[in-house]
Amino acid sequence: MVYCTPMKIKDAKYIISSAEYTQAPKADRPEYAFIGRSNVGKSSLINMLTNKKGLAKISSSPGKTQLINHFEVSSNDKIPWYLVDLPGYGYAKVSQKSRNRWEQMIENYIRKRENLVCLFVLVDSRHEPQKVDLEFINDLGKWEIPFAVIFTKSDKNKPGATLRNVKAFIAALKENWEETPPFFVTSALTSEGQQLVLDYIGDLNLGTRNKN
Ligand SMILES: Nc1nc2c(ncn2[C@@H]2O[C@H](COP(=O)(O)OP(=O)(O)O)[C@@H](O)[C@H]2O)c(=O)[nH]1
Ligand SMILES: [Mg+2]
Repeated sequence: MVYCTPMKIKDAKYIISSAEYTQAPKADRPEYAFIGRSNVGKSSLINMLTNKKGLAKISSSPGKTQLINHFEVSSNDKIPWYLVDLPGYGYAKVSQKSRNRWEQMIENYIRKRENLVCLFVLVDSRHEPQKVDLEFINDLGKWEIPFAVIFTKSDKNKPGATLRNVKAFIAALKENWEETPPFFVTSALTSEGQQLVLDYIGDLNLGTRNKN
């Protein structure tokens, strides 16, 4: 299925923050969630994708919010969808108790939210493969969750470094995965990757419509 018209976001608005997936809005439209380490650039990416600077809060104290944040998006394909900002992982100063709570809440959301079409896992393009990201993605495999990888902050790299880190990450994934997952390189500063990610969502939206 190829989505021919470039996806354009018409509007995006905050709906609700939930402590559990059971409190989330009715699962009546395709949903795309964003996750990754604290500070990876999740909120910035959400704002870049939707062209709304203040939509997701760019936090100065990472690891604080432990909520599932729903945003309603309308786009030119006339299929409304939800965009979800999930709390980050891998923040060192978080207690074991709150880490366990995070794991339970995220696992429940990821495995039980029936309209979740794709989980975007954000990875900082400035770093070599990190264990915490690889382990998280391996869990997704066990749970059979469709996902794609988004490498963030490409503007911060010297030429060549992004490609080197992306290649190393994909190579590390290949130790456990037969196929390379879909992946994107993005920058919230230059908007690199914006249209590619949106068109990917557009394609998936179309797939959900044709299924019904
Ligand atoms: N240069 C640059 N800085 C970024 C980019 N994305 C995020 N940042 C910065 O990285 C920090 C963390 O970003 P934030 O979106 O709050 O990360 P989150 O914790 O994953 O939601 C902030 O200071 C952002 O301004 C990017 O693409 N380029
Ligand atoms: Mg954030």
